[in-house]
Amino acid sequence: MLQTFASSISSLLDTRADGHSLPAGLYTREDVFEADIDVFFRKHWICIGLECDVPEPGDATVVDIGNSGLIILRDDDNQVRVVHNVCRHRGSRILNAGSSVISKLVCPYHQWTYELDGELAYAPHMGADFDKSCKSLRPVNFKSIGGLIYACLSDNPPSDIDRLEEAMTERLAPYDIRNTKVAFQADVVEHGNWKLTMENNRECYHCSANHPELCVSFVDLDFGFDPESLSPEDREQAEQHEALYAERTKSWEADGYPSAAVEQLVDCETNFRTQRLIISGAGESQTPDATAASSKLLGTMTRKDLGDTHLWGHNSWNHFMGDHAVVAIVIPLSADKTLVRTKWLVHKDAVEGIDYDLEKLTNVWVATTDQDAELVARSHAGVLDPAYVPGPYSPFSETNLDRFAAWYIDRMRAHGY
Ligand code: 3BY
Ligand code: FES
Ligand code: FE
Repeated sequence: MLQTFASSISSLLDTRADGHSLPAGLYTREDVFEADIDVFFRKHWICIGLECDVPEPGDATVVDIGNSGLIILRDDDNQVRVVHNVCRHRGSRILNAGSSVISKLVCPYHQWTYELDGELAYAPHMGADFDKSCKSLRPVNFKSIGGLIYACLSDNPPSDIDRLEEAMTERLAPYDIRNTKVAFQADVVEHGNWKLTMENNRECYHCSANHPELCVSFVDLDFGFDPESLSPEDREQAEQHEALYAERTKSWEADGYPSAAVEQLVDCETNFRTQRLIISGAGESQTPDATAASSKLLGTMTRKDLGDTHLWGHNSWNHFMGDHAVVAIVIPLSADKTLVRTKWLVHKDAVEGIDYDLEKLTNVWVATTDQDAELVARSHAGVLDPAYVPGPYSPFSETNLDRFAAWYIDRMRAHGY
């Protein structure tokens, strides 16, 4: 039963104070969850998977977003397609959850049978005059950006995904993500609202106390600091950090690898940020000792010292390194449950045990993802407590949370809330 609330979503949005976390109801209410699915997971572009999820013709995988069931598949002409998992007869789901290998899409209910391009091939008992041509599976609007599949369930998709496409097509080219394979996938259900999951990923304020494995290789970005408010030691460290970023960015760019930040975080429809990040220690990869986990580098990469090309969207975060990539996709399941689907990608010809060691490849992000799930659950439990009042974001380490919250409110308003 849908809960009823004394205040409207619109008046709840009004109560959000700049620089502060969101009012509790925006994280916890059922009606807000339904609105979030509609606004952020149907009317905006979302990352749903990868071309390499379906490497061969006949490979198919199901992704559920709210009530929408989507099938990512590869047809007989090697084209990736995304169609709704809804039979054109009486609407039954066609494929079960998970991945399958198929020669045709056969609805289990009355055996309507579709070709892999979605065309209806066979519909028994419908009579000689039945026109099958207008009963193809309904296609989903999608774009493959360097092998990452973005879908939009609206008939009017935001056009400013162009900037993401422009930036990432060039940045991802050397990694050739289309020709990778999923070496490992972990589905973790976080016991928290999807916005707490996203907030948690947009800051590394929590990293030193919570992510010992990640901290070996991860150098936090300083998105801006106020030198006046820092102690002389902290100021010196922050300045050194900025200088290091400036120097590496310049040298990578001089070698032809775009590295400077490109972002669309406020006053936009499509929310993203990309930057080539420094990897610390051995400097090669996000592994326990920061050396590469796979000896077969991705795509045309010949160097291991090109850092970590990161990309965030409002439902994903990604790290592309010389030897492997980590792609995380966030799918809300309910107001208090969020699926974080993480995939570790290696070169498609890399062989486990010869070219890479699976434990070394996955160690850092398996640990980090579990630690983050614990933090998000703690956060959600605290936000549910009547004692919760929105708290202040750090003006140094949490500026991107404030921008995310502002974007969230702005997009809700744009959709009539
Ligand atoms: O995935 C990221 O982008 C990192 C990891 C930890 C926090 N976040 C900034
Ligand atoms: Fe699919 Fe009848 S609902 S064949
Ligand atoms: Fe974290």
